Amino acid sequence: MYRQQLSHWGSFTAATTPEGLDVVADPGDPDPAPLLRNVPAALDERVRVLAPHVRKGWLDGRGERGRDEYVPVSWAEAVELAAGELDRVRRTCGNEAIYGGSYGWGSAGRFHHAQSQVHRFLNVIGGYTRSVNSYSFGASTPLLRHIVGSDDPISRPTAWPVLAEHTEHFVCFGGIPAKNSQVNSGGISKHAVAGHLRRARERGARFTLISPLRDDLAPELGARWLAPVPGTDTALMLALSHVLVERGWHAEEFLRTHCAGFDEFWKYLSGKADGVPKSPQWAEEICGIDSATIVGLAESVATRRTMVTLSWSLQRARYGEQALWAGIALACVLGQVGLPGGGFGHGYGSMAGIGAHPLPYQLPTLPQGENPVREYIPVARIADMLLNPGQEYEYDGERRRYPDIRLVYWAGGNPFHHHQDLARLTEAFRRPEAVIVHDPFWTATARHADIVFPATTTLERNDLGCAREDRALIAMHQVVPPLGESRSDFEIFAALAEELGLGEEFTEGRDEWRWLEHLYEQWRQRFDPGLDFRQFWEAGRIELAGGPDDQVLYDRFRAAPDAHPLPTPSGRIELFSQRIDSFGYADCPGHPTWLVPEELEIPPGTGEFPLFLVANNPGTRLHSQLDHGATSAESKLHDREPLRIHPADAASRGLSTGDIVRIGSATGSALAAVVISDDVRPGVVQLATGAWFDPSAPEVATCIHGNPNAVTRDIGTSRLAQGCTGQLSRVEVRRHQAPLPPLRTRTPPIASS
Ligand SMILES: Nc1nc2c(c(=O)[nH]1)N[C@H]1C(S)=C(S)[C@@H](COP(=O)(O)OP(=O)(O)OC[C@H]3O[C@@H](n4cnc5c(=O)[nH]c(N)nc54)[C@H](O)[C@@H]3O)O[C@H]1N2
Ligand SMILES: Nc1nc2c(c(=O)[nH]1)N[C@H]1C(S)=C(S)[C@@H](COP(=O)(O)OP(=O)(O)OC[C@H]3O[C@@H](n4cnc5c(=O)[nH]c(N)nc54)[C@H](O)[C@@H]3O)O[C@H]1N2
Ligand SMILES: [Mo]
Repeated sequence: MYRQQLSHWGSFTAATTPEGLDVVADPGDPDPAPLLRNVPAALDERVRVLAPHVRKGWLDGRGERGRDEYVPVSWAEAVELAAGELDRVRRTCGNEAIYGGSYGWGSAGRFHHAQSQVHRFLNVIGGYTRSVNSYSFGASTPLLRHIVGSDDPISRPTAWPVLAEHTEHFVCFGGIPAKNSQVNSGGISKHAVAGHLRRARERGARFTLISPLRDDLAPELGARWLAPVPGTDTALMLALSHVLVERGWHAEEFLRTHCAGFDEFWKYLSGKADGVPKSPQWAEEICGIDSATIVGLAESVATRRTMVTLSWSLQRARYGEQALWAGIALACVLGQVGLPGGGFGHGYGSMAGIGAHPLPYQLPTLPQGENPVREYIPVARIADMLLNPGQEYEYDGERRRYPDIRLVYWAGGNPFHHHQDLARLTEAFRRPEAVIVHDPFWTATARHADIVFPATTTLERNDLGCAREDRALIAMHQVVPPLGESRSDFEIFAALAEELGLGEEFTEGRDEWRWLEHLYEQWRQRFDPGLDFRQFWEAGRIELAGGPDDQVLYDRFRAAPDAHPLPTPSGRIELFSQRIDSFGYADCPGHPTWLVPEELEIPPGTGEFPLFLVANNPGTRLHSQLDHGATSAESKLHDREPLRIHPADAASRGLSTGDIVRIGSATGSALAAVVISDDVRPGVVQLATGAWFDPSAPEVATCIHGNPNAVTRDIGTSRLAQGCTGQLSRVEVRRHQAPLPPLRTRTPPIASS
């Protein structure tokens, strides 16, 4: 029987057949994601953790995390060991010595959401050091708080139907890549972005793609492709603003009534402040786009209803705050903020749900309780924290100290996928006294744990699924029994809580089924869909009424800036922020500023590492999830992740498609397989994130599979946000001549005896 399910990349039904799991896309989805073909791999026992395991050397103090083997243990033994460690650490060092940031996407599902479960559990046992912000838009969150007062440009930008109807020119910094709008955090039942873009195009909208990759916008949109040097968008944006003001094409009135600090900003733009006008000629030298093109683009945007779209990738790099701020400043200089189809948005296409109107009511939600521990870190500072307990660092105007972490707990994330400089993270993970991980799979993170609990996947449990940007509440029906001895995160935490004498506090006496019924019925009291739990469960889904689809970012603010001020110190959009300026950060001054990132200190095309590596999010999977699935596996050559390179750069290195190369940077190295393509800018190579980290042959490369975080640098965006900078690095690529070491990622690290 086919059963209803939901993933971050779409709703589907699934059934077991003699050929394996059959997955059928939701017939109501206009544009189902190719990622669905990865789903059957969730049940591949060869890569699943099938029983609780303990690292062999952990008990006798031998062996090292990341190099050790694992022995299966009984559930009773694993629970006793893990509960013992948690209790020992909280008694001897306090709960702040437990790091439970546990960043990661886990799976869709409101109840079994791994982050909610781990935080609820750690709160019940007395709290934990948490993390703030995200890898997705780590620089944006603190910056937006200062300059517009909220994350509205991400969470409620102008709705897609408005853009489809009104926008005349889409200027897409970082593109609106179709690959990324497959995915939405929490799930998606209707993929609509491609349709909206098509409608805009049919109406005659023009598109400018500003990106190192041609395929960051669908070919059917007929975009003009400009490919600046990676990491130089800020210079291009400043020059566009400069032209607009110089020629008198700027919105003087809007800048005066709706913005704060334009005068200060103009002093910098015009060169009055530093003697350097941020002119098109100036920008041409930096970003490689000729000045006539810049002037032409300025003229086009000045005469059309223009939407400046700013992808999240722009800020996932050194000084990433500046690209977002300069992009917002550009939209303000144009003065169309608050008009239908004009202004700016942050993250269109970065996820399917950005630009969909969020549901105006709460979803069924597992209560996480209260965390009595106040300690936190900006999420991407994990390795710094583990390596430097007690060390001072700066963040968003504060001088803080890294806590002394003794136990790391992770459920639903894969730091050995998502963090930068994985060799350094390996060192960092050797510092704590205990590392406990739940995952369905033998990921690199599981292989750096002391205790590994086998978690189920969504296919093996019942849940309620829904995202705030979607319109369906989905009954996620269990498709198969749990594999091996695996249990849901809830059951694992329930056992640990029981062992610690807190079972009742954690479960409140409910099992999975009673929790689902409870969460649904609680939700139904506020929003009545007309079905009780049993009826909903049988129906399989409820279509939800959403808010209006005509939302325009800042329309009320535009209409009456004094009556609807923004929650900033000035009540306006801050082109100069007194607050940020007062921090005195050279790496994030008081207005959008061109700062030369370390990647550009040596001119591109020269030096030991002449190429730019773009390490973007993968089109063939979600992060590292189901890397062994069909869509992901088919993109690989000789089992290695594809590295795209321009024909000229391949020719000068004597490379052909299918060659294995070693990518080297100042940080580390990775093997990958060459794919020659003129969809990448000359001087740029592209390697998506998510190939499972394989450090098993360090004499050959830091990772022999193609995880770009073997070569990226572990440094924050700036002292303001301390965000992730994984998107860009400087590298060199050379043919790997020696024999190709076999991948170990598909072989669980289980001791043979
Ligand atoms: N260089 C570079 N690095 C990057 C980025 C980049 O652009 N460049 N992008 C960054 C971004 S934006 C992000 S969001 C991060 C993503 O980083 P992560 O979110 O950490 O990546 P995932 O692979 O989704 O990890 C989720 C893990 O949860 C496990 N899992 C799934 N369901 C369950 C469950 O129910 N229970 C348990 N216990 N486990 C489960 C999966 O098997 C997987 O191991 O990566 C970041 N890293
Ligand atoms: N299929 C799939 N979809 C996903 C994800 C996934 O793992 N798989 N992850 C999801 C998550 S967690 C997130 S946060 C979002 C990420 O959303 P984004 O951050 O927007 O996505 P990326 O793919 O990392 O980057 C988008 C594009 O930016 C371009 N780019 C890189 N550097 C520069 C630059 O300096 N200037 C300009 N102009 N462009 C540049 C790259 O060509 C890249 O393809 O995607 C989400 N969607
Ligand atoms: Mo993300």
